[in-house]
Amino acid sequence: MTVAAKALRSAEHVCVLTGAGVSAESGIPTFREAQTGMWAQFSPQELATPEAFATHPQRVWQWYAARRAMVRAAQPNPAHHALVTLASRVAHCTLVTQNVDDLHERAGSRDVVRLHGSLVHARCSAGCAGSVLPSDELHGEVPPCPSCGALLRPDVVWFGEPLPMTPFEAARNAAVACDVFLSVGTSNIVEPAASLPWISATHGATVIVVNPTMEGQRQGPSILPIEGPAGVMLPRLIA
Ligand code: BJW
Repeated sequence: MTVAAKALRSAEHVCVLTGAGVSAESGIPTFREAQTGMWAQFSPQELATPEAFATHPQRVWQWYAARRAMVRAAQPNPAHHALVTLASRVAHCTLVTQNVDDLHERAGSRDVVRLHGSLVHARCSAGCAGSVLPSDELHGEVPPCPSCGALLRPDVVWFGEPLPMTPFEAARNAAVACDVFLSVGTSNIVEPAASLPWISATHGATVIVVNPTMEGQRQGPSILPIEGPAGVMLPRLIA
């Protein structure tokens, strides 16, 4: 903990990558945890792929509407707040998230780099430019795109879809440029986000991994594991 805290204090540029675990203490389930993860209850193939939406748009739309309601009722936790404090203390901090909730922004983080889109927005499934809408205004059946009439879809990145280029390039550049990479609450399984810490390590950064379990996380001389929940460990690390 002391070594990691010192590394953060003396860093010029910190790149933070968050995953579902950072919102777990706000009551939002993760994906892959054995008992509580969403994929223990739901099939990713049937809900989080373009094929699923093409086959059962209503089912997919409703699953996202239910998750959106859960996010709306949730509040940022001490981990989200600690990351706001971190950004105010280092010269340059890039916050990259795989999460589709808006808890970082609601805690006060600015310029969040979103790799997997946003649950609180919808966009045209036929790709109409500029048709990103706040989903709170859309109730019931899958609504049509106001521009072309095709179905709207959640503005998230499903399996098999490319990540949005501008955010991914921003994340990659930050991973290359930073001197400390802080990975929080991610299983580091889903590519290409999972490669970011290792890109950073290859470019000489210290990588700090905050997670209640280090099972499945990479290890190495430049990796500092901080074992514990983000809502407890981040405020201590950034005190
Ligand atoms: C706590 C905690 C607490 C608990 N405190 N921590 C090999 C190479 C490259 C790609 C692939 C490959 N093999 C397969 C692929 C493709 C695929 C992929 O990576 N699949 C893997 C399953 C292997 N990747 C893709 O398809 C991506 N696209 C792509 O590769 O495009 C290529 C392409 C190019 C050109 C044209 C076409 C295509 C897209 C990936 C999109 C991921 N989408 C999802 C759903 C988003 C929408 C939604 O929310 O419904 O994103 S899947 C899901 O996983 C979600 C998450 O953002 C993502 C990552 O999950 P995360 O955040 O790590 O959560 P968990 O649950 O896995 O882990 C939680 C962690 O928290 C655990 O470690 C806990 O211990 C911890 N924790 N409590 C701190 N209190």
